[in-house]
Amino acid sequence: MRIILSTGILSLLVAVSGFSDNSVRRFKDGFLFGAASAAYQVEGAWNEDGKGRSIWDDHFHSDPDQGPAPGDVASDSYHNYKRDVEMLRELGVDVYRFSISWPRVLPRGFSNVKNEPGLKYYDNLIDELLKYNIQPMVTIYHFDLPVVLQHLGGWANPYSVEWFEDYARVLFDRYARKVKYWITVNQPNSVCEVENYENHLARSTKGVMDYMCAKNLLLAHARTYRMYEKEYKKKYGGSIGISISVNWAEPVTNSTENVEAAEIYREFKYGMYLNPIWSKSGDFPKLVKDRVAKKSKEQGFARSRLQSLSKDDIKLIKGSADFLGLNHYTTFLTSPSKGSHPVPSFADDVSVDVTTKDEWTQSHSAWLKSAPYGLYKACLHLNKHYDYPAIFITENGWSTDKGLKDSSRSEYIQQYLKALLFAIEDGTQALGYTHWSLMDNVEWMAGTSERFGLYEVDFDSPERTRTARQSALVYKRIIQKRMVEERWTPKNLKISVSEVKTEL
Ligand code: PNW
Repeated sequence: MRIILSTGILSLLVAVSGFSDNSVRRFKDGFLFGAASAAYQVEGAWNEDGKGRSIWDDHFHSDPDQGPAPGDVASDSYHNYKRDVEMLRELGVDVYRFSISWPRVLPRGFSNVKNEPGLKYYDNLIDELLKYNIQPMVTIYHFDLPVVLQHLGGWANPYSVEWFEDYARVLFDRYARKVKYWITVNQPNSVCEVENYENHLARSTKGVMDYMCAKNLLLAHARTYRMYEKEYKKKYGGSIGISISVNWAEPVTNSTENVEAAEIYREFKYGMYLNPIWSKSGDFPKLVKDRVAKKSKEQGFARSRLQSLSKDDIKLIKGSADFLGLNHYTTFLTSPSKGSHPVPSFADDVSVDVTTKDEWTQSHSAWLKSAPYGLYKACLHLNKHYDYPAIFITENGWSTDKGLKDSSRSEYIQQYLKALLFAIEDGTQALGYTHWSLMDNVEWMAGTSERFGLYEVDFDSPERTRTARQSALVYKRIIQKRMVEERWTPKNLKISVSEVKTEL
């Protein structure tokens, strides 16, 4: 098949047939399987052992009548980390992606005050993982800024670059010997778009703060990358990347405006971060720079709301990643906006509406439907525009209601991993895949109503008991066989630990 058909024809065949070609495709030895989580979403212990407050603690505690916040206890991984590692052993994974809570290790935000019990918690977790030959993959920042830094303007303050660098240094000094996979920032667009997560960025200036944040995050990422490269990489031999949300976007019909809308959407949502790091010329995408400059002028601003990157910035950022952490969940269909948006705002700058197809399976989250071909297309888009970057799928996942019989999640995993195998066959350099999420957790504004876990968490039990869902067994089987058997379902829900892997 591969020999006879050119890549283009194969892709077309794949796109129309919905991957119905029957040849067996396998994940190569060395491709890493894992699961993912993030500190605020699972840890709990929000005010224990000297932890400071994050913007999420503050957000959910802003109203004194509101009662406890979803993240106060969450899945209580702070006390259950041994069970978490046991679950990873049950799945038979190679890697666990988790994040470190900045206020847990630096309660005052700055690195002058370190919280030893917080640092010790991550030592314990890392050591427990390594004991069973599971590689830790650490996300340095996954949305939970220390509140004291938010009071200084958070990511809009240019000094945030230094705050982050100093925080990262504390982590490298402590853990770089043991941790070989690092991710600086999770989904910069989620952090920076002021519309996201409502109050997350504390009612900041729409259409202005978004771009200040984007620039500072990119610089924080790049400075940290360079620091790691210079001071830790040779000594410890690890790698470091950044996780970017790349959902596929394509025109709802092939009209010129809809095609243009797809490009605008992609460039604003992820080109903003991909282009400076992975393109040959570096810098923000031209489309984004031109569009924001034009709108800013029309709106009476003295200069573009998107601050430019200097030649030195561009140089610093270009090439500042060993791999591209790809967070991919779904596909959106684009057309120019019909309604109006606040002016100025990021949404107004983009001015694109998105829809989905009725026939795509709906998850338990309004924004999330299954369209696996989108992962294939997103991978090919990255190959074409950024010259075949090394990719690590750091998130891909599905939400359900409570319950252990989650055939929709099993199907989602099977279909998306199949799409990934096709992308690999067409040239994508994929290093690994960490499923979102190991267990049910706090889905930000949605609390615990949207369940993303391979393991169910009983949020009514004080122990936060974890139980394997059907999809955990399906995923375990894929990892064991290194291939996707679409019709395979487990006979029962019994799961026991796999043998300790001796080499990775
Ligand atoms: C990610 N979208 O966010 C985050 O990294 C996780 O913390 C989160 O729990 C997970 O995905 C599930 O939501 C996303 O609209 C938020 O396409 C929104 C989208 C994608 C990912």
